Amino acid sequence: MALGHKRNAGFSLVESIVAMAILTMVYMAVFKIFSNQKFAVARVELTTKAIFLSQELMNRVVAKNYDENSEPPWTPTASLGLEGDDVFYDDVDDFAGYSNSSISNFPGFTETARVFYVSTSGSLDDSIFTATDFKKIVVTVTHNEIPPIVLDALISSHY
Ligand SMILES: [Ca+2]
Ligand SMILES: [Ca+2]
Repeated sequence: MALGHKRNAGFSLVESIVAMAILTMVYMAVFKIFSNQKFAVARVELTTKAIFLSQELMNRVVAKNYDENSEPPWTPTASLGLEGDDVFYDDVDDFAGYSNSSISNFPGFTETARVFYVSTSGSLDDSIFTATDFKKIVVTVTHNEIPPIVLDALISSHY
């Protein structure tokens, strides 16, 4: 059995350069995958926080009374919002126009709320001017890095 004649035991310079170039490309591809994953994880975390904030705000709003008045006539549309003598938010429409961009422990997030009357004889998405027994609450939480999270709820004056 003849021994093979090895002409070239190691890598040539050209082979080394090619190998290094390939390794560099592989390294860059792997790095890109990991950094994309890092961003994806960050976005999931931000979205989770935004969902939490939107649910938390919605819970706070729906826990309030239907209106400042305990019986009809309800607050006219033009007067929806906090009443002048309100110390706390005590009815759902006090949150009409609510906006908070400095939520403690949640930097970068903004939560807003809209509250308006809707009619069961029309679209439940459209604001109507006349006071009715139904108020729609729309809560939105935004952050620069993710799409906004929007929650809505319909509440009735009758429980
Ligand atoms: Ca009030
Ligand atoms: Ca009010």
